[in-house]
Amino acid sequence: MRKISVCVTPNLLPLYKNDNQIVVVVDVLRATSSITAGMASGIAKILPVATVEECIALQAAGYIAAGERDGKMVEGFTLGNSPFDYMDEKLKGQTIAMTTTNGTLAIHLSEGAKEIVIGSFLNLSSVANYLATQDADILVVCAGWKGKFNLEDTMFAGALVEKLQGKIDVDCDAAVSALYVYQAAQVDLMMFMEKSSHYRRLKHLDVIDDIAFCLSVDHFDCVPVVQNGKEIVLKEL
Ligand code: 3SL
Repeated sequence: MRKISVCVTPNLLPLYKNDNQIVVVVDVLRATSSITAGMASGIAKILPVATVEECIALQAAGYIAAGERDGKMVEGFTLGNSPFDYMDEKLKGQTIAMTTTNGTLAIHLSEGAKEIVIGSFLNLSSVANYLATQDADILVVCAGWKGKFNLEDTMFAGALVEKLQGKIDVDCDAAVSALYVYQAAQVDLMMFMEKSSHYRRLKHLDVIDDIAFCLSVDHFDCVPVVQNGKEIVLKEL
């Protein structure tokens, strides 16, 4: 039977990496939520890069630059990392270069997987339904915070495990733990989120609306994937 595992921080990735599994990268606050919102709203492609320098080089080559450091838009970029920035009519059909502290780094570190899927609460069921039809093992890679565990990505990992259990073997203690975290959180995701360190960080930036939106389960029906190891596009289903 296929297996689902959870890597709670990219720093543990070397223990889980293999090129036969589908990786689901999640950064609920806020990178993969923003990517999902943007792709569902008509952005053609997102080029996720690990560093600000790479993003600046792409900006110089003509791409729209997006992303954050310390939660704030990088100086000189066009977009920050609020999902609402990415749901702009003017971005329809455009290609965006994006860098964030943890999310795009986790995508980059997942290179070499059979496929990389972008997950968030916004597209939870779409991702689960897609994974259910595939034949590879699954690894959920939580972007975490600068190499550390975080609550929100683990909550998402648990929600995905719950959707897939019965169809896929839960053969990993981190996946079992994530499921318990989600079951404790699901009655009121926002109340649970308020206990997280990233909630406290973002609260000072006055982006509580972003957090509430990022917790909207199944707001979109789409599966963004990394194509050719470098660009995020919508999977044709
Ligand atoms: O770390 C990341 O990738 C970001 O999503 C962090 S923030 O929510 O924009 O601060």
